[in-house]
Amino acid sequence: MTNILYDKIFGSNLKNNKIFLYTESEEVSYKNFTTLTNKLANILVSHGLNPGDRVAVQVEKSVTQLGLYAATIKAGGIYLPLNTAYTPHELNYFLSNARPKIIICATDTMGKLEKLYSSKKASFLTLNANETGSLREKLKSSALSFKAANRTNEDLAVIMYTSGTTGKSKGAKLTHQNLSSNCTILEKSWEFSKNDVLLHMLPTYHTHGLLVACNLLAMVGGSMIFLPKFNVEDALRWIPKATSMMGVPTFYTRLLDNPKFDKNLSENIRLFISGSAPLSADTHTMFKKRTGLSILERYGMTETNMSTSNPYRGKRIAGTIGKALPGVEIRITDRVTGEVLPDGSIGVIEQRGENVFSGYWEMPEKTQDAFTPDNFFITGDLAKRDKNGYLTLVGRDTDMIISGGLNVYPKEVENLIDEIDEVLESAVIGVPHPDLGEGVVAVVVLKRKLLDRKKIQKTLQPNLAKFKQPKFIIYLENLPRNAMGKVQKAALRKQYKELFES
Ligand code: MCA
Repeated sequence: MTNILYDKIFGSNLKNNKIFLYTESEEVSYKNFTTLTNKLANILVSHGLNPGDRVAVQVEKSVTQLGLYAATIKAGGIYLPLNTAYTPHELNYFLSNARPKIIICATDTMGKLEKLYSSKKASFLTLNANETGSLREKLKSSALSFKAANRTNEDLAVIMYTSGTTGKSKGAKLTHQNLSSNCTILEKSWEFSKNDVLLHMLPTYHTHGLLVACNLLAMVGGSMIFLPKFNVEDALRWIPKATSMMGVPTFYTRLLDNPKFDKNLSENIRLFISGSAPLSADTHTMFKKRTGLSILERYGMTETNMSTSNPYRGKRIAGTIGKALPGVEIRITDRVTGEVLPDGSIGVIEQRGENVFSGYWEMPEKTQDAFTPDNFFITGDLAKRDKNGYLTLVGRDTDMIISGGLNVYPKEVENLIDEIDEVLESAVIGVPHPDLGEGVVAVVVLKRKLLDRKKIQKTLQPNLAKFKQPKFIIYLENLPRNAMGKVQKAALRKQYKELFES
């Protein structure tokens, strides 16, 4: 019996007494993590989990939460992580679409969800930020051993939701092969080994924090300093004990803003990695000046895991996302004709390889639209490639916003604003933000005066995760349009590009 992903990621260190996770309050060895995984897997199975069933998890980052990921994979389930910022309204959509067998969330969320989401087929378990809840209770009496379910390359391991241009999120189906093959490539490319101690301050409900960081460190038998979230003071305290860190650009700009962050502090670090949003060449240069270290920028997507990277050995070029990783075929194509373009031309990044997902969950048309006939995934990111193979991102084919490493699709926000009686129309854009890279701004045209000046904010709050809510609302008489009547978001972005500068 084999379980491709579990065997690969956790299989070789099962009985190891080495510390896998350091938290502020405990040290967890590989051996103890395996026992936790087994107990959790027994609980999942006792709640009816069969191979192929989804386990939806919206809980704060913790050792138990990471154990739930490992347990779901080991039991043959499909792990479905959900951002803790999602409101019950947003959760209702994900759950109705994915129809999980088991839902694990905070007690408070369960109360709200039970009113919205009615599925007699799903079992609820609770896990709160303070480690209370029914799941923790059940752990006390759960059996210590568990036999891994058989899973092959093509079986799904994870469904990760990604926002869509129409405002409806799509579940990217990631197979055992997608995730295990990408992990092997990253181990070699970034030279991770059991000697690594990764400072882990990313959320664990996205590709970056879960499928890149955790998979990689567990696979090589390294350790992680596993902290609930990023903040500069904690980072300064823990960086001297780490050999590596992964972060979004906001982590690095916030560190640079603190004078205590310097070369001495980071002398044990062999590798700082940045991804999820473009790292500015300025940040790269300032970081090198301060620490002597060159941040390694890489590029990936929920649908593809990691696709390109600057080299571990060799030149890391500021402002580029490096070259295609081994096994990943990348081509640049014309956004209208689909024709393959020569190096130096700007076009859409298309990619093919074992890293590329197997389609969107129960959305065959959207899956078909996302691939070319010869099976390249059309990313929607615009880039150009130089003669040495280095790619530079130059924009996006869609008007997606990346705020602090999180994707926001304007349509989802616009749809909610446009439903307000007094609103005629809206355009949601991303403009430069010194901390978050891009900040969400709503430009709104009213039909009539808003009696409650905060009505838009109040409408969005219960329906939309905080990070998607506009940080600024601008009221205009009308939206700029081109001759075809299309709203000119580029003109709006230009007009308000200095909004967050002061
Ligand atoms: C928090 N807020 C945000 C964001 N995060 N607003 C916009 N964008 C955000 N990303 C809200 C908070 O709710 C709060 O609202 C206010 O903004 C300020 O919060 P603050 O404490 O400054 O934020 P924070 O908690 O420090 O979080 C910022 C962060 C965090 C550290 C940048 O968002 C983060 O860890 N981002 C990483 C996301 C990530 O892992 N992305 C990978 C996905 P208020 O004050 O009003 O309550 S993409 C991926 O996986 C791809 C495949 C890849 O290639 O990696």
